[in-house]
Amino acid sequence: MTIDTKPYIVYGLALEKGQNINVGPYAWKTEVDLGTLGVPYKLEGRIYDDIRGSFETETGNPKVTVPTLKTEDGYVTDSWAIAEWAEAKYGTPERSLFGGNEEGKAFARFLNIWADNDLGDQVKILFAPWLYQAQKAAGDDASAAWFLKTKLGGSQEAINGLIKASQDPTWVDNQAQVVRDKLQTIEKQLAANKEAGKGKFLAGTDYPTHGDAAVFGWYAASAAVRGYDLLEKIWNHESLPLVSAWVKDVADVSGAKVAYPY
Ligand SMILES: N[C@@H](CCC(=O)N[C@@H](CS)C(=O)NCC(=O)O)C(=O)O
Repeated sequence: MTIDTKPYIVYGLALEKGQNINVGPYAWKTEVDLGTLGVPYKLEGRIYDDIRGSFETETGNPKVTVPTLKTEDGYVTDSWAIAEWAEAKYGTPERSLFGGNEEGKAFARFLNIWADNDLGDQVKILFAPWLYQAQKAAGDDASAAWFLKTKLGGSQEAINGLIKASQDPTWVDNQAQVVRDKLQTIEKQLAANKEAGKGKFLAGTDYPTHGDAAVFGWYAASAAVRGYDLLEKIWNHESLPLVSAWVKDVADVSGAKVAYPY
């Protein structure tokens, strides 16, 4: 089921200028949402330094972030706002990003908050030292500095500490265990749905809703990380069998292709 429209442009986070990839969690949420609704899209990457420069001018929004979606109604910024826009335009009772009702929307909102705070805050500890160093390695000190400012309060000491810690495999394993403990919540939700004979996605539907997209974003961002394998250590770990099957199901049904050309 693909909607017959010109592909929309989704702007995501790139590591280098001109690279049409997304390494951050948030634009993946949008990719899953659009894919689930059968809305065609094309990804365009923007580096941090351009988001706070030419992209502000391009969108006319001094507070623009990615994801941003270019639509016939103008630019829509923020993964939640994009989900609401896509649901209003393309959602149906059979495929609704919010499960077709207010209760479903409340569940998606809760999962979105849980994913970005409870889960994401712990994933970020493993993600941040990699991203910062990748931006530096690309010669993009300005993006690295802006990332540090927005996500780690600008503390050079904090990022230096994380970089040093992340070189110790025991520290990485311990932090991966913290993330896996968080994901037991998702494992239990999937087990409860299975037990009740419901669909294989988090809201018990047979297609991903925005709650699935919100958690999946952190899986996809984990897959971008190099230096240690967070898919093996977290998402495909033997202690999370239902989670590892679920990430594959989200990718299959939404068509999200989590692969990074580096
Ligand atoms: N709540 C936002 C978060 C988006 C976000 O933080 N995006 C980052 C990249 S991963 C960004 O554009 N940062 C640029 C900035 O804050 O200046 C969403 O869900 O879309």
